[in-house]
Amino acid sequence: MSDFVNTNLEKCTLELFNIGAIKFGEFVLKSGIKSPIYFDLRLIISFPELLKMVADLIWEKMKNKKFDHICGVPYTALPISTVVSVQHNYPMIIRRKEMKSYGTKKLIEGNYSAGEKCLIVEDVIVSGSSVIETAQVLRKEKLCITDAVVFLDREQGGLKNLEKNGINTESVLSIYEVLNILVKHEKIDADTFTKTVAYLKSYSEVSFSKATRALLKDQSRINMPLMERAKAATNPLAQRLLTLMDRKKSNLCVAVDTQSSVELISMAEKLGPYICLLKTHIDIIDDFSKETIQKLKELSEKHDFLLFEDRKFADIGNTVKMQYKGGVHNICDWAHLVTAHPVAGPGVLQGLCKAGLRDDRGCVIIAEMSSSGNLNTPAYIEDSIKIGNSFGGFVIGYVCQSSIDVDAGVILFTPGVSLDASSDSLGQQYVTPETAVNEKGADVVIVGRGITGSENPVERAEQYRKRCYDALCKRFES
Ligand code: 5BU
Repeated sequence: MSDFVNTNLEKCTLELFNIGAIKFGEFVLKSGIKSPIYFDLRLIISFPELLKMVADLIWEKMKNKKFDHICGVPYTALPISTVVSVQHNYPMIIRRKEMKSYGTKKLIEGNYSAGEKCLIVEDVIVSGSSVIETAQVLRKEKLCITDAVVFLDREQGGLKNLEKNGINTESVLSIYEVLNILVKHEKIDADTFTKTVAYLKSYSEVSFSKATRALLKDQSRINMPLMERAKAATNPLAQRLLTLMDRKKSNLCVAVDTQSSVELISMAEKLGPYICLLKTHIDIIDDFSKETIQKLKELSEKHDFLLFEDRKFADIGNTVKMQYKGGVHNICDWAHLVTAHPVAGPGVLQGLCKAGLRDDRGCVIIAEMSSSGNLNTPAYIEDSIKIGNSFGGFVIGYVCQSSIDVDAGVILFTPGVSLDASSDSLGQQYVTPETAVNEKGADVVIVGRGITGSENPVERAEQYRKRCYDALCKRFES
């Protein structure tokens, strides 16, 4: 901590207490929970020196971060961010709490462009609801929100809640530091201190308000841009795939279902530039050799796509482990991703995890097949997600046909997509890229014969890539 921060934290806390911005008694917070301590930083606008001190301390936390704009959460943080903006020459934007009923009807005031980074400033954080509400409005405008700085953290779960939603939040002061300073200077007695600490311990994990949770469900995975989802992802391979999709502007996975190695390699070479994933069924290859794999690996690096073996593991853990690592195909050695049916229970995942202990190996759980008459009931899908959640370090997402409820860092894959047909003669059912992405909530679209069976696979791949990615981008705007 710099000398500036060290000396001013104590001074600032005492000043806030003296002007009545830190109060002890019985209060009800915005979330409805009771509290024996309350911070009312609205008061500081009447004390310009104190306002400047708060702004300076906030600036110390912000100054090493990269951002294009500052946005204070209305209303208390508005004057604080204005002071920071003026002193350090960073443009500000304002999020309106109420939409204007006349004129532009804008929700955000100020000059900004899509893709720019905005840092959020807040005075006090409890659950983080107010920060996320502001972040979601800004995200809707395609601003990138990855950081927030708050003056006071009440240590009631807010930082963790925001982190889960892709916002890394730092605070100037913790409520415990405030209490210690006040006791040290005999502003509060030991009894008040103990009671307040006991309260904080029993309310240390306040979740987002009901209204905020409803807002997030509606917006998080579906409407969050890929890079923000990459940040929200806890799984390193999910982060890598989401980043790759953003970099290549492709959410297209091509399924190359051929029995010839030469054909497989030739498709990988031709289609590589358009795809984020190449999906294989390695056991259908007639002339399989180690060279096939070597070439696939080289092309995956050359064209920046990941290898996805659709093996559909489904046995007991011990067998799956050997099927994954070993045998002639030795899948674990080369496939970044594999599919698994969770029908046999968590053992499948345990077996895979045991063999694939690397950051660049992961699994996609098949929650719901695309074929007609499949046995995937809603209860089965729900249970699949439960198993997937408990293996979050290894499971990066799900194959499904509907927008199932998963965190923003989890990826949904949808096969059964074609522009040419509505079904095949063996049970496959098709929809268009737009239906897959917008109605079924797909992040990655899997297309096989629609591309590989066409006269000009390259032209067709670019057509699918564009339609799938455009549909995905449209979701960020809605
Ligand atoms: P198509 O040619 O686009 O029908 O190929 C679809 C691919 O996706 C094919 O490799 C299937 O094995 C794979 N697939 C599928 O079609 N449906 C599913 O539910 C799952 C995988 Br899981």
